[in-house]
Amino acid sequence: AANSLNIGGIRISPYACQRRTTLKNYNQKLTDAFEILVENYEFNENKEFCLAFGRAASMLKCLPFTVVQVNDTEGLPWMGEQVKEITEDILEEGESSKVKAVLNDENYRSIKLFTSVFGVGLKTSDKWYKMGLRTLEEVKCNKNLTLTRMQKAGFLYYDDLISSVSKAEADAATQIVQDTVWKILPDAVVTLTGGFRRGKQAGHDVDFLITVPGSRQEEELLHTVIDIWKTQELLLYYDLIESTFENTKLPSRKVDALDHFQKCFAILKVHKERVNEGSAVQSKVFAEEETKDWKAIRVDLVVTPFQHYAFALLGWTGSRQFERDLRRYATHEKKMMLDNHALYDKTKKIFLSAANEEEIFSHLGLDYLEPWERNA
Ligand code: 8DG
Ligand code: MN
Ligand code: MN
Repeated sequence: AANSLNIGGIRISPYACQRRTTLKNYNQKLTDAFEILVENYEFNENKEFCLAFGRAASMLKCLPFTVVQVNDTEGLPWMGEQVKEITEDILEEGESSKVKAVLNDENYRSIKLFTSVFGVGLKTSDKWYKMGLRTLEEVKCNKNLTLTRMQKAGFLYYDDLISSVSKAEADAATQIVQDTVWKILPDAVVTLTGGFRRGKQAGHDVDFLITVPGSRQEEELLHTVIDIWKTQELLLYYDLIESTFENTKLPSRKVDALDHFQKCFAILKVHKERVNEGSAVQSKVFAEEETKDWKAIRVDLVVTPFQHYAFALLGWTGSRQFERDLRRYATHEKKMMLDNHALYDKTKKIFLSAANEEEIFSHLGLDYLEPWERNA
């Protein structure tokens, strides 16, 4: 791109969709620190600083070397004064007093704790904080609160859900999803998306995209899947959201807009015997009667009509920063509108169709990035 900068012979674009960002992060110390600030700015709804530190963290993740002095970031996009100050502190003192202050801040700690419960967002956390609540025990004991069905499930399965999902557990969940879906529609395509598709070894949930080549067959699928899981007692929680998508609608202008596909946010009961950790089989010698032999795992299922599959796949693979920059690039560099459903060319006034992700990159004039290169 025209506004790329040239650093040590490497051209680095201000758009994450023009940078190959693998999971190998040479600057994790810095990016972890920036991401704590991003989170805190998110809690305080400071959009501008949120973006600034988010973009800086993402930029550092793509570098093929460790930054050891502030000079190393000279000429890089998104390295503003604030970012440089904190980078300098960490490189020179080993830590940043600003980051440390956030980590010790009572508001940050409480909101971080409350939002760690499935179903609890910023608004609820803020309310609880303003009521003087500080711990999950205080929330649970408070008789004046009415929890949503989602939040009740969040507290009930808290310990399982807070521990991250391993790749082996994601594979076990994939087996369950595929078994059930293929029993109903053998032609259905079930794709693991989200962080695991980007090659991550752990995640906070497991994301799936389901489509059926041909037409219209997918509409009843999720209902049938849910019915089967209910009889198998595998569903600990679910929220089914029906599609609100219209084919004629232009792609959304909002970068973080949710999509309109039919989807199900669920908590699945995954039995440990289904999880193949690769290491020795867990000893059952000490297993007692009451030992829980399953783990609650968060699963997102999204169903798309076949002609929208590539767009949905691109949108649900992430990372969030990659998605943001992809849409920003489409809008500002190509006068196009991209979202999880479609790509619209505003100059030609037409929708550009795509059978796979490669075709979307190509429409946008971008070099193709593999899923594992989208860890921006
Ligand atoms: P993680 O689960 O390991 O924490 O990471 P992740 O897999 O990258 O994050 P995610 O929260 O599961 O989201 C996966 C991608 O899906 C992400 O790029 C954003 C995208 N996404 C949508 N719509 C929605 C939505 O309605 N909710 C969520 N949570 N993510 C969505 O396109
Ligand atoms: Mn995920
Ligand atoms: Mn998800």
